[in-house]
Amino acid sequence: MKVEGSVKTVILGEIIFPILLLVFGIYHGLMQALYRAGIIKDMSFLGIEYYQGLTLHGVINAVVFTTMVIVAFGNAVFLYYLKKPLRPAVQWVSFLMMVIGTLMAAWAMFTGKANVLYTFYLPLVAHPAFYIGAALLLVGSIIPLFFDWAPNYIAWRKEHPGEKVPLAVFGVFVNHIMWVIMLVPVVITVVFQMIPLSLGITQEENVSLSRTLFWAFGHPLVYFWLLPAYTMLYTILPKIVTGDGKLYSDSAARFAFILFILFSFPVGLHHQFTEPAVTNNYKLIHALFTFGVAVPSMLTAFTVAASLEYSIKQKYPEVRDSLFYWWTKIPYISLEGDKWLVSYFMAGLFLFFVGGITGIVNASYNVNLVVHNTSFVPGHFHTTVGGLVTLSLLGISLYMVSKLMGKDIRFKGLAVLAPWLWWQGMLIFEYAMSVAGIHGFPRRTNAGLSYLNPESPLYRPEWVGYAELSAFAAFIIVLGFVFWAVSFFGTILSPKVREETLEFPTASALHDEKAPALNRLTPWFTVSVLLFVLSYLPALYDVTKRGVFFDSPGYNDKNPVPITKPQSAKEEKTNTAEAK
Ligand code: HAS
Repeated sequence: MKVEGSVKTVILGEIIFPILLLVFGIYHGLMQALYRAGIIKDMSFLGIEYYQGLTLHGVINAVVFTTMVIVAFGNAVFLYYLKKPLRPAVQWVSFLMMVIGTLMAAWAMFTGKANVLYTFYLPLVAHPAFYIGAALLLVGSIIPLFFDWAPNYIAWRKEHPGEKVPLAVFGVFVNHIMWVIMLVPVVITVVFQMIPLSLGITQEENVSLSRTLFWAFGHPLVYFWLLPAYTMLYTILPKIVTGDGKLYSDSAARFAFILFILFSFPVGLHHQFTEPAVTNNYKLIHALFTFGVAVPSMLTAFTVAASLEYSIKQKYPEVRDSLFYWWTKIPYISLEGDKWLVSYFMAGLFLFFVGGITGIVNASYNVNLVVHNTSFVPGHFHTTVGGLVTLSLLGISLYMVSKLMGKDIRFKGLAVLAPWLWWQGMLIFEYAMSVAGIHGFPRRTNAGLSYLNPESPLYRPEWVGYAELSAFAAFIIVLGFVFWAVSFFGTILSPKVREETLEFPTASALHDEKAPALNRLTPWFTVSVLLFVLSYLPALYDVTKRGVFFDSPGYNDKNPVPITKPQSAKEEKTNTAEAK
């Protein structure tokens, strides 16, 4: 279909703008690996400090890039499948809010005023511009849902009574409603705790409360990243793997999304297993729900594998009786038509297999105590958000840009090799980080100045090899990104060769049962919100029983002295003055 001018510009902007920033994000990822391996032995490099670079790496890659491209994908999915126009005014307001917010936060980070890492909970304090910028980005990202997608969804359902909404629309819609729900706790801590502290209106805040509210957002957030990738795996991958492949079961896919609605929220305490403020029993309940939220991913693994097997066996009768030999027929490296995208999904799936296993390790309450705050955790999330999610978003960005601009994909060979380099690099990186983590190598540490410095009393020679291996892996990952970027920017800068269109290859379902319960979202979301609230009430009681607002002063990354004045210090001063 053809996309009218202004909306097309917005969608392209939502892809190209964050990708320009992603170049910095990826660069700072490489720098991290070099600091940690002791190849850079300094507090800063080229004027950017260690924690400043780490914040830029996390915020750009995991928050800005993901959010904006997910909104772009959502806009495109709604346009293409429902064939209803998006309102240019809504789109521009949303896009400009996201751009202005990102620029404000970027200013704070690039000037060193927001070295708070991408998990920006208290007591680390940033410049108000960081929080206000982040808020603008997040609010901008939900505007299309309220003013374009939801009205179009409702109108479509009225016009097509008894029909199922297209699966891609279902996935994107569910994901964005979850996004709105999960934003509630983080907005509370940003508005009522972080901004007042950073503006100097308050001098102390309840850190345990801030962390609990942050993680009530922080874990569902990972599914906000994941579900667009699953949407692509269910709709695009089965089709392009053979050119006319099928999704094994439409209901299984919808059921997986429904399970995410239920189980994505009551799990955030698994990031706080080591925090004394919350009673252990509540953490155990969240640990059990975490095993629950792994189930829809296992279901996805089954459905995707079944779709691949069915589609390949239909196409190649000679492998119909084979148990595993059909794997060899998957076009892992193919330049034919849209098959180049298969490499992004397959490389992502292979990484996510590892990410799933390490996620279960993290979730296992007592085992978590071994790996928490070690490099095992970044090992895990580089194969999830840095694996399947990033590869799917990079692939779909290149795909959408080429379609929307009417251009052929340039340097297609590089585009096909890119995800495999990324995959290989990430796999080595994951191995090095995980094993080092099990041996106690901490995350978020400029190790080159401490544990990996032979002159330091903290020197730990057993970590050196792993850190060096992860730096080697980082180079392979960056090379993969360079291959992708050459193809992406090459495509953008190449001349237009055909009509600008928007289209997504879409697999029809082999088993396409009606299952009306899976298409009514309100009951599922009602139960989900109830579960969310109930699972958090005891924990919120725990962290607020000694006071809701005041607890601890604010800090920055420079030294361990508070940067805001604690209430107790003020009281002490007044008492001393009165005594005199
Ligand atoms: Fe996680 C920490 C537990 C999934 C991201 N996670 C993180 C952090 C991030 C993150 C960013 O319980 C760090 C936060 C920080 O900075 O502190 N995670 C889990 C569990 C899952 C999980 C149980 N995580 C994700 C996803 C992420 C993500 C998805 C991003 C997108 N995670 C944790 C825990 C922590 C944690 C603890 C805290 C650790 C700590 O101590 O700080 C599950 O949802 C995973 C389920 C996945 C599976 C895998 C299914 C496999 C598939 C591939 C199949 C392959 C096929 C190919 C089909 C069960 C779908 C077939 C090929 C053929 C040829 C046939």
